[in-house]
Amino acid sequence: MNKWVTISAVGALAIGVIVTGVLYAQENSRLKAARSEIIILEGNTSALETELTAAEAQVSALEVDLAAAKAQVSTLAAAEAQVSTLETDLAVAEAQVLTLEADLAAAETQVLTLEADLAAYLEAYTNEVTILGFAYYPETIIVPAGTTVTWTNQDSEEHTVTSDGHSGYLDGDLQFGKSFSHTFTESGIYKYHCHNHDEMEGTVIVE
Ligand SMILES: [Cu+2]
Repeated sequence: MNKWVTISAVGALAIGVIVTGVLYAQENSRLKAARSEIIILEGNTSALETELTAAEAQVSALEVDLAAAKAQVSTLAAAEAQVSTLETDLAVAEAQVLTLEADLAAAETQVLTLEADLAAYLEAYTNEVTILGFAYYPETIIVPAGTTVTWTNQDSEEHTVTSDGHSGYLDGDLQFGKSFSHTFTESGIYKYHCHNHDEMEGTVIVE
């Protein structure tokens, strides 16, 4: 009896030890595998943290670039507004230049007309008439009453100073180099011509 009990107990104990050993070995193997996984996962985590840091740095750099680009856009918009304003100013100035050029041209034309009038007026204010090239110079003269007017023939041709209509007040036959004078005492317009050449005409205005 005791012998069988002892054998049974030892057997059971041996089985227990074997089972326990097997279980321990299995558990130990699982722990080793889990530790390996943890080490791998820790390595992955570290790599991901490094990538995350790099990505955050990139985001930060891109935000700086974006701010700079926005500032550039703002500056560009201001510059475009200035360009628009300057273009408007330029158009106004160009229109002013055109107006001023037209005004200047008109004024220059007026000056030329006035200069011509003045020259004709000054030329007319003389008491000396030259006969040259089948014409009286000046063709029209203006003198105050009481002025003696003298005609001098510079043509080789013979000319006359003959009054139109009012007979008698002018009558001079002039050969080359000769002069004829007449004193106008009363105001009026005195027209005359050359008796030899119908196209030669002159006027004395007595004021
Ligand atoms: Cu004549």
